[in-house]
Amino acid sequence: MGAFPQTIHFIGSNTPRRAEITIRDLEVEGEIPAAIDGAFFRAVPDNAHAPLFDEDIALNADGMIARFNFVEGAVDFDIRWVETERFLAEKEARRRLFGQYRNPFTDDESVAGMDRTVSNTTPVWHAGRLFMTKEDGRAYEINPHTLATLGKWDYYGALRSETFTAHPRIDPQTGEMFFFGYEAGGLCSDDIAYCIADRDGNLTREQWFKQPYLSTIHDFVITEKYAIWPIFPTTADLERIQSGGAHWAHQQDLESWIAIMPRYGDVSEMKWIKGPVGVSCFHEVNGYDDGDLVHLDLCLSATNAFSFMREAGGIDIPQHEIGGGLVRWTLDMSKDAPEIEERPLGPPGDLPRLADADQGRPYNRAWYLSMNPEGGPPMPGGPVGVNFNCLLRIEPGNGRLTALGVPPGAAISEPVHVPSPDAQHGGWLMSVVDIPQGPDPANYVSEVWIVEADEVEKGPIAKVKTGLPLRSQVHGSWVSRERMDTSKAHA
Ligand code: V55
Ligand code: FE
Repeated sequence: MGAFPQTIHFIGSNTPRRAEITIRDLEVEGEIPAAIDGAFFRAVPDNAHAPLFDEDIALNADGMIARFNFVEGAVDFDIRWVETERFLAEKEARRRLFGQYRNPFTDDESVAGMDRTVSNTTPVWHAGRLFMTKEDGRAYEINPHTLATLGKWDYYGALRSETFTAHPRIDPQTGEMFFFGYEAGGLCSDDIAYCIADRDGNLTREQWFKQPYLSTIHDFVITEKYAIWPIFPTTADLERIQSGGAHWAHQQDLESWIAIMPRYGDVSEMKWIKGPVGVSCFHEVNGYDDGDLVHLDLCLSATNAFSFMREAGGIDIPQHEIGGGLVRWTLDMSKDAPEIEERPLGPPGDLPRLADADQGRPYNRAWYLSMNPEGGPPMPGGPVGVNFNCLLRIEPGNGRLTALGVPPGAAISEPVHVPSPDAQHGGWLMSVVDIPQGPDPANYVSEVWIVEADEVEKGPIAKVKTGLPLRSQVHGSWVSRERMDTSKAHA
């Protein structure tokens, strides 16, 4: 097999590891609370083969599904490829056949028309099924016990959308999953599909609407009353893609939008609200209703956080100079033409995490990752090419902020929240921390840190040691034993 390029997409914690692994009984330092019983699933892009193009990016890497399984204080680790149609075709050929990120015109002729999705972004649990998702295609179902790929999921043939977001939202009370797909009608279609699956996992609603321009819509928000799509000006262009260019280019001079409708309503009720020019956001934290007001908390940046999306738009701003912050956008829905009122909530950062029970409800705690400038030079790797080195806990209502630091040069990935059976206790967070082992950025060891969710500043109460350098995660999810036991797939 050929060599990997030495760009930010293939060094540090993006170094291709390519190994399916099973380890029983990882080394544990400290004591894992007995109430932590379940599985921490992680979506890990990795490269089964060297790319066709040197400009290949981490978002284009093959999906792997990893699991830390917590049983009575012991932890087992497994990681497997997601066996997508694309993965299996390349496995058979023993080489890469698919070209650039979201550009089918750069593929080997032998795979023309084949599904290109790599299922590398978020593990999603709903109604007894585990899915791996990527926003450019449908979800793949995974057996949560064996990590075997079971196939593409289309709700028993009912789903029309060709795409499925990596960020569905599950209502904690109704158990419904609200989700969407953009480019729902195929490559560069301006259709968005808005869907609801009930608590039993049946598709109960699918409606399509059009977006104002062809943007990447990575995440959305539900409240008890509304479904909300913030839309930011990073756009696709079919002619550019046909000539072998980038799928996405950020447009610094274009306005953003909010699309908002009653969550059980009809898309004809959609209201469109103009937002600030040139801004970007990949992840919203949460939203909730407050009388006629709707609050929407998001990780906002002044331009796109991905260098390749900025460069394609002719924007020359280095990574460390991108301004932004955690902000609250408030809309007064009693008005005919609501406007966005913005106020700051916290420092810049991304990869927010919420307790599942707070989804779409008034809330006063969230966690996200940020960059501590005193934490030494950041470890290269992760989707944008530079890792975060600190975890923040924020109380949006009063601005109270606490932080968990990591050793100098270490990286921290998105946490999961593990609820506690004790209603007085705020639960735990778990996060993979990569700790450098010398000057070579590919040389580090990965550990799972467990912290008290409401006392992150006290540091880890336990560390689970893999002894290995694991490839960067995108998103993760916690699935309790109780839920694992309701799985429709068997061990
Ligand atoms: C993101 C991640 C993706 C992707 C598009 O975090 C956006 C944002 C891991 O894949 O394809
Ligand atoms: Fe995401």
